[in-house]
Amino acid sequence: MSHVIAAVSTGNQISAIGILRLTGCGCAEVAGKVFTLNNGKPLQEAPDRKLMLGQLHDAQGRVIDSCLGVYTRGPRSYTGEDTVEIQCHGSPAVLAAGLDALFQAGAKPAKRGEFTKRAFLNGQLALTQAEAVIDLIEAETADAAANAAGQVEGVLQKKLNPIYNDLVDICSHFHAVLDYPDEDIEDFGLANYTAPLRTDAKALYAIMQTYGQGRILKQGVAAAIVGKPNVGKSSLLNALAGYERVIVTEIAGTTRDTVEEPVMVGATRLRLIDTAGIRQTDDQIEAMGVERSRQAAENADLVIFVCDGSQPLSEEDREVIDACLEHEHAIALINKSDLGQAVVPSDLPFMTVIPICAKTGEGLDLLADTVDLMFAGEMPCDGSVLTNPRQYDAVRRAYEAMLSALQGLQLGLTPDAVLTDVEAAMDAMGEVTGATVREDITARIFERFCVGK
Ligand SMILES: Nc1nc2c(ncn2[C@@H]2O[C@H](COP(=O)(O)OP(=O)(O)O)[C@@H](O)[C@H]2O)c(=O)[nH]1
Ligand SMILES: [Mg+2]
Repeated sequence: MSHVIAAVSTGNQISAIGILRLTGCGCAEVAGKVFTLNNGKPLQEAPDRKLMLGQLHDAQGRVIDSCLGVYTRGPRSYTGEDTVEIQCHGSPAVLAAGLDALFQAGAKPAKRGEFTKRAFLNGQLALTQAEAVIDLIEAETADAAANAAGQVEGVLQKKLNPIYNDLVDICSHFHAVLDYPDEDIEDFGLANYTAPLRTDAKALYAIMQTYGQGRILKQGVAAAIVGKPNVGKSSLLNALAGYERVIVTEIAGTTRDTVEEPVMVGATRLRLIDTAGIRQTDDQIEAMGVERSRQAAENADLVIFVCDGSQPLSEEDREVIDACLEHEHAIALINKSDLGQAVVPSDLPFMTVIPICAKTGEGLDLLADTVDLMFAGEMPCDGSVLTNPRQYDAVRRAYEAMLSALQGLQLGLTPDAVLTDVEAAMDAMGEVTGATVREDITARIFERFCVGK
């Protein structure tokens, strides 16, 4: 039996309505001490899931607000436990007074994410679904929200469940064979392990493949602006951001750290990363910046190479170009088009080369079109895309363990050797869904939520 917790579930801002929420065994009795129904009946006798008019008052009986309250009996509630929600007028003062009255009536303050944590612990939500709740709340685009909503509904979970169940089946069979070698256990040949493992590994691989898209969906396209110092990288970031985000000077090496700025370029959300110029340097601080920019380019979804079109390409430019060419998505920009043309597009070995002027904004619309062609649209946003790094990491470990198990089967290793891998895969899958996840990890997940969710 879990104790009654209460919180304000709406933001701390003036709004039309604000909601006080309680959950736990006996929450209607607790709420009923300070919220009395206009029909004179006790709150715990209110019909299930029906909005009832009543008055919220403090311990001294002073009226705080006229409100609507709804009593939802578990397990058919968000948390799986009895739940009461009281809709007040959305004044932070009213809500604070109401919450205080509920505490005096016996409710305990809810911790961050405690409502959703209870939903998870009570089996209302798998961990993937609970994690999607916070993604839904924090979604910055309609697509990201749509995918998170699908995940809350369990679209991803439905793909993961059969894989987990297969692994449990295989493990239990292995155990039966190993623990009771003399018993007449139905013959379970090699193919009976190999076939489902292969199918499941394939399905898992397909899910892993969606993570690249998923990361972009959630965080935007990580776009590193690279080039030697003074070509106009920071000016480009400022032009795209629409304000002076980064200091621009004519002194080479001004940007010494990496700067990140979310911007919409066309219909695509970019996380623009301005790097210190890539070049050989003796200056220690700048050298750190240079290393950081190499890494930023390596980890980016898109590399935007910038050169100064008013000067011929130098050896430094060519070194940066070499680093960019290995990248799947790279765009070259010839900047300072207002100063004359010492560089033409055919000088640069990129699929896309666009002359721009960061100073006037000329050419940036063409850049936006190109970025849209590369990244916008085409992404399923139905909840089937893996967006969570924790889940991705566990899925990857499960996949690797399954491959290892398959290899073991092929090499004819002993069942217990193969079993170790299958169990590792099962544990990793259990971490994704929450079936076998460690308490400290769940605690960390729910700490990311706000109080009242
Ligand atoms: N004429 C002209 N100057 C530019 C343009 N873009 C940047 N600059 C100048 O080039 C210098 C270096 O710019 P900055 O953005 O700091 O380059 P970064 O070192 O690559 O970040 C500054 O003096 C800018 O004003 C441009 O399109 N045209
Ligand atoms: Mg700069």
